[in-house]
Amino acid sequence: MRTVWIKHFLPIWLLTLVMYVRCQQPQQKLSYTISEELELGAFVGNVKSDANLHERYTAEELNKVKFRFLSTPDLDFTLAEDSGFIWTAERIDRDQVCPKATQCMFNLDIVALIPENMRFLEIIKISLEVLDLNDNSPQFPEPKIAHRVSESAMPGTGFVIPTAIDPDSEEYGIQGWELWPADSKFDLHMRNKVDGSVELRLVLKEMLDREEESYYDMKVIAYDGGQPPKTGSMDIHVEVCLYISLQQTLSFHEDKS
Ligand SMILES: [Ca+2]
Ligand SMILES: [Ca+2]
Ligand SMILES: [Ca+2]
Repeated sequence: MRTVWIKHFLPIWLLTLVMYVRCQQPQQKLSYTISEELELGAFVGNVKSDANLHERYTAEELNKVKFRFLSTPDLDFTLAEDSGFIWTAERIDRDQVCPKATQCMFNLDIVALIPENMRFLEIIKISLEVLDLNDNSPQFPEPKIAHRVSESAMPGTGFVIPTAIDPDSEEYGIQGWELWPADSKFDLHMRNKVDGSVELRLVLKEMLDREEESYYDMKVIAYDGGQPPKTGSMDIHVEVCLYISLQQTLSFHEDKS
């Protein structure tokens, strides 16, 4: 009979009382901040002491008080029902749960109650911020690309090259790009697109001469906002193609005839 009562009527009773308490009782608000990537079981806070329950309840009441989540949190936490301690129950990857967000916020609602006499004390609302770490380096989709450029190509012509991504927040995301060596016959041009992404182009600074240099090996480097910055790079191999002018083509055909 007791099991049936708990199964069928306790949730309704809890809900009714919680709604009543929400209307009648002041709600305590706490703010916690944790870093991402903490080990499982990392301490988050102690709602019993942080909410200053001792200022509103007797020692006897506090000995009997229990803490429960009002609803399942979006992230996995362990709440000790007697002590009010909260620990992480999963490794939180901010870059995955709040991709590119300026702030990574979660709400936890905890109810303090005394089950023995079915008495609700109050609801403790927690605002939890997960801080970012610079735990990702910029990464290009491929380690190396190859391209062919005609020696007839005019300065200013270029081609789009793949860009790197860094899943950290803006602060620790990609801050700049470099072409190495800087004194090559190419320049790196960057353009911000309307969707917020970046387009990179390798642009010719001067005309190429295949007899002088038949290929160029370069590297494009992306660096992020860490101190020191993390970097990622991609090799670029440019082969200079032979330029055959129309006149050369005609004379070639004349020679053959
Ligand atoms: Ca992460
Ligand atoms: Ca980063
Ligand atoms: Ca991160």
